[in-house]
Amino acid sequence: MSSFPSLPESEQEDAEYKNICNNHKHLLETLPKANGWRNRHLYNYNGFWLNPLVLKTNLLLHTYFKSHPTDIFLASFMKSGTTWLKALMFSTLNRHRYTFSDHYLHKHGPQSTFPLLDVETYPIPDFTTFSPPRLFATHSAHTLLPPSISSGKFVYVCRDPKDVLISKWMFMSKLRPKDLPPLSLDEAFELFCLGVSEFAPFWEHVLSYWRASLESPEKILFLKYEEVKKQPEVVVRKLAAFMGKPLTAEEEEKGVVGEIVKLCSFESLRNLEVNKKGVEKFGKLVEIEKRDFFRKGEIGDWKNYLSDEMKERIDGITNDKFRGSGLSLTATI
Ligand code: PAP
Repeated sequence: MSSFPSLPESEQEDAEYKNICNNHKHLLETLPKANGWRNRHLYNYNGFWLNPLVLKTNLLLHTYFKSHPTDIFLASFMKSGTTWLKALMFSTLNRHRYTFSDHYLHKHGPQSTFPLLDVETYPIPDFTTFSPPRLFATHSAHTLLPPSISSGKFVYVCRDPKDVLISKWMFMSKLRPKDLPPLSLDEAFELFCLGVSEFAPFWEHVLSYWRASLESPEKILFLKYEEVKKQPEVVVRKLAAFMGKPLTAEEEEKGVVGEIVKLCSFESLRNLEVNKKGVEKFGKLVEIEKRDFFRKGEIGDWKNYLSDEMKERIDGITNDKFRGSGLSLTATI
């Protein structure tokens, strides 16, 4: 049983949509199934574990999403720095539109700046009222996305899987419905290592974007949470150039980069009234407490939870999976 409510019957249905619903039903009956972290079950679809709503949305996106050449997508495995990058990208792109003392982010927070495509439902909004470049977020692997999206421009952010695991376990434990038994850290660890969690396996997810970034570096800017933490100014300059709005000498002189970094810092975002209370709506069916997106915001919090043995096991998997790819995530701390 899913923890998401089903779609209201009143929603308009067309023949294509009915087809997708039938396909979705068939997939849920036939795909490999495993224990979920938030949902009772996840389904393995083309190599990745998805909850039923995300699986359905994926089918919908393939049929209905209309991309635009100026669209910019922010992709990430859950809990890798999405919220932070939303704030950084939005404020970098819109640095001429708002003052840093009275900013859109102060009133609304970062989530709404990027609709999360993975949880949209039928009918998918056409987003045509958004002024270009439109910004969208996704947690789906690159290979799962429809070609109209995967051929677009992406910023991808990844993070040490040990910190991702702890962050995700804490987050999902809060969202887990009360009719499911709590997910212990040992269980979550085992599932994570087996590659079973929402949008996982982690390593294949990261590699899907890493490989695409090697093929088309002009299309995919590949970032690491740890690098953003250590050199946020460098990352802001990279983002500005990648999004087609490089920093000018005048802006550099005025300290605009520092203002962006300050506005988007963990402390500053977490302490905003708008991020302390209320819920954030993703699509029509998913609601999450805003404060749950700001926990510790540190590198290496895993040390407070994982044993040496657990660390060795995850690092071993990471090294094995990434061997020969040119990518390393174990040397970042
Ligand atoms: P999502 O996948 O649900 O969108 P995402 O924003 O990717 O979540 O990740 C949340 C993590 O980023 C949290 O990490 P933690 O659990 O280890 O603390 C959150 O605290 C952290 N985070 C959020 N905003 C910032 C920020 N401005 N700077 C640094 N880390 C941040």
